Amino acid sequence: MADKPHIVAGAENPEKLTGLKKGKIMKVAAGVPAVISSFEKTIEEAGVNRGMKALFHLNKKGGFDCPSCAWPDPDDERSGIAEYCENGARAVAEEATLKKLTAKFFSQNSVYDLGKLSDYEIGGKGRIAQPMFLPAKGTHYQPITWQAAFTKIALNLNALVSPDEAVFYTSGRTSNEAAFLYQLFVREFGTNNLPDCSNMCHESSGVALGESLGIGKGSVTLEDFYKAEVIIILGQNPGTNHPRMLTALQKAKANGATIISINPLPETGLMGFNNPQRVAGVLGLNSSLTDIFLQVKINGDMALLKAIQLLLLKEEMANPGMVFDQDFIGKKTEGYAAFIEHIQSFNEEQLANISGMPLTKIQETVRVLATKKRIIACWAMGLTQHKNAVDTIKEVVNLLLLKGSIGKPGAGTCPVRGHSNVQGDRTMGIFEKPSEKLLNALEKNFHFTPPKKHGYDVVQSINAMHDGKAKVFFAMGGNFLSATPDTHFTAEALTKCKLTVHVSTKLNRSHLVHGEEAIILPCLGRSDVDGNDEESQFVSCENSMGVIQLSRGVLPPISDQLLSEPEIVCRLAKATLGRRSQINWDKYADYDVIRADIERTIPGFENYNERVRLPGGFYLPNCNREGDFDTSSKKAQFNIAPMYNPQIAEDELIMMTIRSHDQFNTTIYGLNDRYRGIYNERRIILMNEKDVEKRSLKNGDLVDLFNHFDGKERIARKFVVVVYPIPEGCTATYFPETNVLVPIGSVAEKSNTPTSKHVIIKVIAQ
Ligand SMILES: Nc1nc2c(c(=O)[nH]1)N[C@H]1C(S)=C(S)[C@@H](COP(=O)(O)OP(=O)(O)OC[C@H]3O[C@@H](n4cnc5c(=O)[nH]c(N)nc54)[C@H](O)[C@@H]3O)O[C@H]1N2
Ligand SMILES: Nc1nc2c(c(=O)[nH]1)N[C@H]1C(S)=C(S)[C@@H](COP(=O)(O)OP(=O)(O)OC[C@H]3O[C@@H](n4cnc5c(=O)[nH]c(N)nc54)[C@H](O)[C@@H]3O)O[C@H]1N2
Ligand SMILES: [Mo]
Repeated sequence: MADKPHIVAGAENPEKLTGLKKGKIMKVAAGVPAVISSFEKTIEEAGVNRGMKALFHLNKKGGFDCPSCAWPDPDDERSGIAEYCENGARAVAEEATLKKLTAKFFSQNSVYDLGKLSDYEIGGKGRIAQPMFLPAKGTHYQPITWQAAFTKIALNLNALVSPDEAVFYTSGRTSNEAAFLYQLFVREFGTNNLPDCSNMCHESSGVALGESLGIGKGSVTLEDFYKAEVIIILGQNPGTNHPRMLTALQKAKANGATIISINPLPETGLMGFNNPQRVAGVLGLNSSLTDIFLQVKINGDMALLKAIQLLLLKEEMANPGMVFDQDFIGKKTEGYAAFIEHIQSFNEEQLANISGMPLTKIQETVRVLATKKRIIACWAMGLTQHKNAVDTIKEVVNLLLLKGSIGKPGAGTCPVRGHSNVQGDRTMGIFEKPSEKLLNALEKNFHFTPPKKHGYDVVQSINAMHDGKAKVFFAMGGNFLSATPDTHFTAEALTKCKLTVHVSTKLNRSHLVHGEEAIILPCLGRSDVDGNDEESQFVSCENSMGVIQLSRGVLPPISDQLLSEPEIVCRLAKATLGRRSQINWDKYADYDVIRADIERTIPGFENYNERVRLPGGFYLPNCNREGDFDTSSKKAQFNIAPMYNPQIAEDELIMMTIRSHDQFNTTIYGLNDRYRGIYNERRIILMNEKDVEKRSLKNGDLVDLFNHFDGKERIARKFVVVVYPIPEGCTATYFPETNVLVPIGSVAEKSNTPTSKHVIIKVIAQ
C-alpha cells in the first residue's frame, strides 16, 4: 500500500506548483479557438484517421453518444460534421487515445510511484489494456486472467457475513443495458448498496422535484427552449460544462427569449457565445447571451428567489390576475395560501441584502418576469451542493408554479445533468433506495426476492467502510477517491477494505489508494466497437431531457483483452451466484435480450428494441410535460422553507469547488481555464479584491487553506491568490484538489449530497 504522504499526492501539500500565467477573462466562449483546440487534442491522442472517425460519428444519429455531458442532441437538424463541442471532443480524445497500459507498464511503475504523480499526469498515461491484480502487501499491479479475477471477486463476496458488507458504486457513463444488469446482479446477490455519482450531483434535484412535482426529472424538451420567453440559469457554467447548451440559448434568444443568469461568477459562456458549428460563428459573429446578470453571493439564491416572489406578489396584488397564473394555481397546485402568507413575512431589503444583490437589480428582474408566462429554469451544481439545496430547488419550483410555467410549451424545469447517462442509470434502478414498484417487478420477472432494506449512498458507504461495516468495494466506472469529499477520510475508508475492484477505461487515483487486495477490470468505452465489425452491438443512454438513444462505438479497441460492461456484469454474476442464480446470464450476450427484460420491468420502455433503432430515439413519458403531477394528491406542491443564512466568523470565507475548463470531473485534460483567464496552474483561489487586501495579501501570493468542522482541522497547502470579480466573502477553487477540505459530515438535508459549493475556510499566507 502506498504510504500516506502520497495517498492524495499533491492534494494537500504539492512539491511544486506548475506556474500560474494570467490572461484576461474572456468575453465570448467557443468560436475558432475552441474548434482548433478540440481537433488538435483528438488528433494528438488518436492519430488522424482514428480521431476524425471518432469525431465524425460523435452524437450523429446511429453514431455514439458523447461520453461528456448529458445535454440532448437536437431532434431534427444536426450539424454537418457532427454535433459536438470542444469539451466533448476532448472527452473522446481521452478515450480514443492510442497510449495503452500493459503488464509491462505496471511492472515498471510501482503503485507508490504512480501515487506521486498528479491527476493530470496519471490521466495522461493511457487506456488500461488488460486486467490487473494487486496482491496483499504487493508493490506492483500484476496481470491476471479475466476468469481468475472473477473467481477472486466472487470468493471475497461470498465470504462476507452479509451481502450488505459489499458496496457497488456506479459513475454515470454506464449504459442502460449495463446498469440494468448490474443492479439485477447486486440485488440478487442481496443488497441495495448501490451508491452512484448522482448522490454527489443532482440528488437534491431529484428529491426536490419528486416531492413537489411528482417526478424527479426535468420537464422541458429542447424544443421548449425555442418557445420560451424567459430562461433563468442558476448555478451552472454551460460554456465549459454543457457547451452545446449555448447553441440552444442562442436560438432561444434569436426567438426573443430574455436570459437571466444567477451566478457568483460572470461565467464567459453565459455572457457571450460564438457558435463554432455555424459559418457565421467561425467567422466571428458573437452573440451576447445574458440580458440580466444577478451576481449573487454563494448560496444567496434562496433569498434572491424569495425577494423576486415577494415583489411579484406585490405586483399581483396591485393588478390581480395579471402577474400570477391563478387558473393554474387553483386547478393544479396545493399550498398557495400558506405560501403567500409565508412570503409576506419577509422584507425585500433584508432578502436583497442576504442574496448579495442590490434591490434595484431584483426589481429590474421582476419587471421582466411580471408579464411573462413561458419561463424555463435551468440549474446545476451551484444549487444542488448546499445544505439547503432541496429547499432552494423547491423555491425555483415555487416561482414556476406562481407563473403557471410547468407543463406547457416553452416552460418548465431543467436540471441540467452531468454525466452522459447518469439519468438513465437511475431509471434502470441504480439507487440505494429502490421503489416498491421496482422491487416487485424484479421479483415477478426474475423469481428472486430482492432485499427491501435501503442501502448506502455515497457518504454512508464511505462511513461504512471507515467503520469496518463494508469490506468489498466494487466500482462500475468513476474515480471514487477523488470525486468524494474529505479525501483523507475516504482514503482511510478504502484502505480498510479487504478488496477494491474498479471497472475502468483509464488509470486514476482510485486504483492507487486501495484495499488489502485490488483489481482493475478494463472495459470498452463509448467510442469502442463492441463485437465484430459487421455485427457490432450497441447500447443506449438517456439524456437530460428523457430521450433514449442508441450509441454504437466505431473505433477498434486498443486491446483485445477489453470486455464490455454488460459482459463483465454477466461473468461476475455467474462466478458469484453460480447455481444460486435464477437468471440465465448467458442469454444477455445479445443486448436485445437485455432490452427486452428492461421493457418488461421498467415503465416507459414499450417496444424498446424497435423504438431505440428509430433515428433520434424516443422520449420517456413525463407526467409534468403533460401538465400532471404524480404526488399523493396529484397536485403540485408549494413549499415553505425557512430562510437559511448561516453566519461565518470575521476571518472566514466561503469556498465553492468548481470545474476548470480543462477537466471532466477528476480527469484533468490540461492546466488551463481559458475563459477565466487562468493558465498553467490549478492550485489557485479566486478571491475578491477586498478580501485579499483585508488579509494584507496581493495577487500571486501563496496561501494555505484551512477548514474546521466537527472538531477536525483540514488543510490544503500552497494555493496562488487570484484577484477576481467574485462577491466579497466568497472564494472559488478547483475540484478535486480541494476535496480534502470538504467535510464528510457536511451534507445537504434530505439528499445527503456533500456541500461542495459551501466550504467554510480560512485563508492564511504561507
Ligand atoms: N467539460 C466538462 N463538462 C462537464 C463536466 C466537467 O467536469 N467538464 N462535468 C459534468 C458533470 S458530472 C456535471 S454535474 C456538470 C456540472 O456542471 P456545473 O454545475 O456547471 O459545474 P461546476 O463547475 O460545478 O459549476 C457550478 C457553477 O455554479 C456556480 N455556483 C457555485 N455556487 C453557487 C451558488 O451558491 N449559487 C449560484 N447561483 N451559483 C453558484 C459556479 O460559479 C459555477 O458557475 O457538468 C458536466 N459536464
Ligand atoms: N468538491 C467537489 N466534488 C465533487 C463535485 C464538485 O463539484 N465539487 N462534483 C461531483 C459530481 S457532480 C460528480 S458527477 C462526481 C463524479 O464522480 P465520478 O463519476 O466517480 O468521477 P469521474 O471523474 O467522472 O470518473 C472518471 C473515471 O471514470 C472511468 N471511466 C470513464 N469512462 C468510462 C466508461 O465508459 N466505463 C467505465 N467503467 N469507466 C469509465 C475512468 O477510469 C475515469 O478515470 O464528482 C463529485 N465530486
Ligand atoms: Mo455530476
